[in-house]
Amino acid sequence: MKIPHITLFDDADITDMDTFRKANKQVALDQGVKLTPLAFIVKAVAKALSDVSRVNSSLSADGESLVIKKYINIGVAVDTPAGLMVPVIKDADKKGVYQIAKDIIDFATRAREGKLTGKDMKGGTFTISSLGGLGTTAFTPIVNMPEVAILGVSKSANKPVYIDGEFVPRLMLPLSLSLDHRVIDGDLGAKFLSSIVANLTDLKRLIL
Ligand code: CAO
Repeated sequence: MKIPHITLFDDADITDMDTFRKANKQVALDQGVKLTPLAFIVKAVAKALSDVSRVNSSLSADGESLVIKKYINIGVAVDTPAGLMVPVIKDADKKGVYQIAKDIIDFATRAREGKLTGKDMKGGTFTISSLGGLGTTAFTPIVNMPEVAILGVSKSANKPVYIDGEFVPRLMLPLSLSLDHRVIDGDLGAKFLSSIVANLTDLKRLIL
């Protein structure tokens, strides 16, 4: 089955998020949690999926019926010696950032040891593929059908941003959103991506 893809790009200003993450890194480590940007990204995406629910859906193989899901299960692509695997963080919208970080570490460890079960990889409604730890400026992820969208995350970098009449250094995170264009047009895709960017830029939005 061929999916007509489009990919949208944007950068999120994660300066405040990263200051918060670093301030809590040791506290998290003391509880056995490695707090990487990805856990915050999963949380920000879960909120955006609940706000723009058409993206949280699956399209039947014949392209005739669309099911909008009531639950939010986010798959995270993990690189393993046996190839790419996509374990699924169930009910990501109901979990806190620590629990999400724990799930990611557990899945990544078991994926690399070849210990993931079929159940771990079932039921996803959206996928995130992060190359941020490896370092790319942008890439175009491929939609994990029957899902209708996927988010690609590249490596954050300090960039000059023009604010109130001067350039200031801000930590910018490059994001790319690929869409099944039969279900999501550019307009809705841009709304969804802007929502993720806004959630990451101002984490307070996540408690609303
Ligand atoms: N920008 C800058 N730094 C980042 C980052 C980002 N977007 N994302 C992670 N990092 C940092 C982390 O903070 C960590 O730094 P420290 O060790 O100093 O704390 C380091 O990069 C490594 O992170 P990680 O990879 O161990 O952890 P993660 O939570 O970011 O990712 C996992 C976990 C499992 C998703 C990742 O290890 C992985 O397998 N990625 C590959 C996914 C892939 O191959 N996708 C397919 C692409 S298309 O085929």
